[in-house]
Amino acid sequence: MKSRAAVAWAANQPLTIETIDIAGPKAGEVLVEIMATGVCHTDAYTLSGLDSEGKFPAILGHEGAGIVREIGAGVTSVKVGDHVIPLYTPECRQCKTCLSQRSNLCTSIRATQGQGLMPDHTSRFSCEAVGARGSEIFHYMGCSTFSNFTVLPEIAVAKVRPDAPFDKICYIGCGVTTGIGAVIWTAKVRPGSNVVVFGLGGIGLNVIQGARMVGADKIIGVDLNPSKVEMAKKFGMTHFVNPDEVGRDKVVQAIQDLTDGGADYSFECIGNVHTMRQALECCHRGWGESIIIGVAPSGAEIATRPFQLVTGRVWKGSAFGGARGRTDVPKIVDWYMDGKIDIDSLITHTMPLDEINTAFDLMHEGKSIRSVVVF
Ligand code: NAD
Ligand code: DAO
Ligand code: ZN
Repeated sequence: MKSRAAVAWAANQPLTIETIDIAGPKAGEVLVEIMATGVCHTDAYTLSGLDSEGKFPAILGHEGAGIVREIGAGVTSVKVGDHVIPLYTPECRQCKTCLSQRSNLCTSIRATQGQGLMPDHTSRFSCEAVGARGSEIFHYMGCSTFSNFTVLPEIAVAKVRPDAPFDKICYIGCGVTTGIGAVIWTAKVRPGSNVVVFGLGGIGLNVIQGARMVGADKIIGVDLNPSKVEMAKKFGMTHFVNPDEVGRDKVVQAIQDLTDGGADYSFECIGNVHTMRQALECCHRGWGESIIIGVAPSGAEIATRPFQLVTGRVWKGSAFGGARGRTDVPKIVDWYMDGKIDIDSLITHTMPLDEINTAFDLMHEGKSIRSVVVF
């Protein structure tokens, strides 16, 4: 069948809108009509050419929501017409990791997903119309939500309630779950804790609303951009530290002063190794835990004095908020529909597929929190 899609032909080139060919779902796979997709920093990172797993040409996009239109042989967990959110972190419920219940990093299709291919080592996407450029197009993060139709393994879709609006819940496919999940599932923040959030972008704001949801006491935001303060307060931030005001080398001290010795939990939502160090070192001696969410540039390394860990601080990371996609994503959709979390305020721009490059421009200019493309 045919589908309209935004194709990334090469690094650092604008996406172009093409009519592509899609092979139907094979055994264990589903064809999904994507109704809406967010545009995230990770898409921009891959498009920049810096992502070591990035392959071109590819159909990017990993933050979508849509409807199952066809199922392959043997598919049992979803049916035609079900509303779903694609999962770049699948949940097979059979691999060692899934069975361990200790991590959400399902390994069942990891190798082929990282190569831009489906589990049978082939792509479902091609584009004969531009034969001179070659016909095969790679998948991306197992999702490729910048296509109106995409094919996913059954284990990589979360079935969600049918009354939830696609143009909002698509954000649960990455940013919302990453932020809120890091609080609930990775850190397991206790009520009454003091929480520090480095970076008040689309991820940090979701950490803040997660911290408010679980009953944190102080929620301290750290950002160089004071225009982020208003939205962060709306989401639950109680205190703000601007490194340019307190001095970039005094951020740790400023946080220790605000928290009677250090944070119970900190979250790095920037992707900068210097702020990762500050996030660890602002934690309370003996028990403070720092969670790295931000993705640092390829090859970057973190540093601290080991004594920081000897004296009880804990350094952890979180991918997709530690969420087990098929189990946890439907719960987050319910929280949104029940008014427990706010997504609408974070979606600052909505546009048709033809204008997808504008979403990247707005992100680079720091003018959007999240842009959503509606098909
Ligand atoms: P964003 O650009 O919207 O937000 C980053 C914020 O950090 C901005 O407000 C910016 O002003 C601020 N900032 C930048 N440098 C700073 C500094 N030195 N000190 C203080 N503030 C600074 O980004 P986002 O969409 O919120 O994503 C944040 C990070 O999370 C990215 O690295 C992204 O790749 C990563 N991410 C991780 C996961 C995961 O599963 N771990 C999932 C999605 C995104
Ligand atoms: O299982 O080894 C693995 C990789 C899992 C991928 C998790 C990605 C999380 C961070 C990337 C940003 C997502 C938008
Ligand atoms: Zn698994």
